[in-house]
Amino acid sequence: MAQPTEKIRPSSQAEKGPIGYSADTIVAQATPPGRGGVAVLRISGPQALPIAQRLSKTPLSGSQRHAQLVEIVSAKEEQLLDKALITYYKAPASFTGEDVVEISTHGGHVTPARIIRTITELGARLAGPGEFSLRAFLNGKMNLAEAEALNQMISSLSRRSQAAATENLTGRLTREIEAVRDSLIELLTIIEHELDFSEDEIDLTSTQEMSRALNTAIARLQHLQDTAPYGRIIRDGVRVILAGPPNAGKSSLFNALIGHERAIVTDIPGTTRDSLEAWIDVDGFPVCLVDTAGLCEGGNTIEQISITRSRQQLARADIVLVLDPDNPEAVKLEPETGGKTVMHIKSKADESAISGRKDIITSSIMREDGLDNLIEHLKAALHSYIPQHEGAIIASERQLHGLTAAVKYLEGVKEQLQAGQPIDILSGEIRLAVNSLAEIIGETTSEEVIQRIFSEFCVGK
Ligand SMILES: Nc1nc2c(ncn2[C@@H]2O[C@H](COP(=O)(O)OP(=O)(O)O)[C@@H](O)[C@H]2O)c(=O)[nH]1
Ligand SMILES: [Mg+2]
Repeated sequence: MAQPTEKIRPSSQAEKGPIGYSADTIVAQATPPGRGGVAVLRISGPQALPIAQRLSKTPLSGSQRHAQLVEIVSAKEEQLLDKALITYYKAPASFTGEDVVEISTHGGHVTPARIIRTITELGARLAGPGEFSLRAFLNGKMNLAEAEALNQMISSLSRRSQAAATENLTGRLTREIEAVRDSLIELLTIIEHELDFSEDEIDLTSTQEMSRALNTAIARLQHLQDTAPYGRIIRDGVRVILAGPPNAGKSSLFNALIGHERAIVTDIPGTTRDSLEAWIDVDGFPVCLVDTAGLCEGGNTIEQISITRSRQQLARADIVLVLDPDNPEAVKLEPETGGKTVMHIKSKADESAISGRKDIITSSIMREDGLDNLIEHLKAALHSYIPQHEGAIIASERQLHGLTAAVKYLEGVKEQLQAGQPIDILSGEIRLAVNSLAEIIGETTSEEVIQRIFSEFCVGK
């Protein structure tokens, strides 16, 4: 029976560990708030099971990974709050590596919130952003690159970004980094062996062997560095801007591409004032599609502001779709679009055709014609704009920074080896490279960086 008693263990008495880590028990809703069939609440920490026992009107079996249907009651008056499933994961075989209890309650705004309040009354405290993942990291359940992959997976806006995150979550990037790191450690062993035999001099065979090993390590790291632009694009998306004169049909095309009537469409020139943004998935890439106000000369104050905004959008564009019912190639866009991918689209093809021009993309929203062809062209533009990569992908600026540092140290070692520098100097630089690689997976990362990474996670993850 649940006992309406005082807190099991006040969190103020919790032991404080490294980087804000405390051995207290935390709780949060793991599913998004709001109306829904089921909400999952997660409790992690030493008091997870005793708290769950207090919540349940009947005794829990205590068996692991076994869902038990129970009546959940409030701490004070044992008021019935819900009928829910309780699953216990015993440390260390849980997401966080601690004792974890997951409660699947009914969804909505009230039921999960009332149960969470009861759980805090019983001694748990509300978890901060990313706190479950931070505990998983601190308990060695995943490394930093995997934690970043997890966050990327949750925030993915397209198939390719989800796929890359999944690869890294299963340790693809970690294995690459560790393989290079191990080869460098092997190199250090060779150097130490050399030091045993001679004070300073490295014999020719060893020099050659070391240069070969260094070249291989540098090449592998550079291959990873090359994936960074792709990683950035699938994370941040591609900005595709719709531009052209007023009434060209930009907002109509915007609505057709996003699949619903988001932008206002009228035959009055200057209907669109603010730029509108919507995310779409084009061939697995996250595309931020932007509808802008028409570009024209003069106009009143509001129109001038609108045009300034359109020009600012053009400056931020990756790809520009220029629409015009007459001659899209004649639309003046410079200088904002200099060097960008520009696609010209003859709109309102139902009204008139450009005679003798097969190479121009045409579209008619009225006849629902040409949209597939336009998307094919957009896919082709995306593919030529984005360098393609598979496998391990560099997923953050932090990871790229670690790689760049490692490559820089190893290039230095190569030069010093060729210049015949003493070997103890070489080993120092190799150790720095090893450290830079270890930072990527979180082995030597500073507390501040770790805190920052996890604070970007959502609450409940
Ligand atoms: N005939 C025809 N009219 C269109 C087409 N696309 C848009 N329009 C019309 O052109 C006018 C301006 O469209 P809108 O999308 O607001 O253009 P915007 O000012 O460039 O955003 C509206 O009356 C639309 O119904 C099309 O493909 N064919
Ligand atoms: Mg418009």
